[in-house]
Amino acid sequence: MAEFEVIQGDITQSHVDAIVNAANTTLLGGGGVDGAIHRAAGPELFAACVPFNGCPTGEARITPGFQLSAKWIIHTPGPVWQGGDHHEAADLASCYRESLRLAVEKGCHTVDFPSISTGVYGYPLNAAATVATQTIASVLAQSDTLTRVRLVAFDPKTAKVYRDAWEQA
Ligand code: AR6
Repeated sequence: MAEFEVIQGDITQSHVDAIVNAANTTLLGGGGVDGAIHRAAGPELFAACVPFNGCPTGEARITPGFQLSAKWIIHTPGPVWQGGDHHEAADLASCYRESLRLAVEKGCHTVDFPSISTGVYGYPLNAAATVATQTIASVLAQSDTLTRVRLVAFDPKTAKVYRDAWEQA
């Protein structure tokens, strides 16, 4: 089975086949990791996202990586936390599943994720990590194409929570 790893760092620096962007439903950029990815990839990324006309929560769209080392960028709008009874967990699982499905469709072997929805969108970190690691584990168990999926945490606390969640996944 493909390996899963948690690292701490800046996902814009990843040398992988695809990085995932925690986008919003406009797909036209924003703050947080989305802003960092758009700045690092350059203005061609914005131009490539315009024709999508947005993307529903839990779905994903793919563009080239442009000025990034990553070959592809997969853009997925995570759920905004609204207390937990607005299908947030199903939507978050769908972000990870759909992103990996697109990655495999493009023949990607290595994929890096940020911690989707746990910044501006307010998803509680422990709960998000449980959903993310369980979903990634179930996809990896069925994939021959993927060789390594990583969660790139921006801070040590996030890294620890995802490492602990993976132990339980
Ligand atoms: N590399 C890795 N992780 C990062 C980086 C980076 N360069 N920068 C931030 N993070 P957020 P969300 C972490 O708010 O909650 C945007 O405006 C960050 O510390 O970026 O899904 C979009 O346009 C946190 O752990 O995404 C949407 O409107 C994690 O990435 C909205 O924010 C996610 O935080 C999406 O909110």
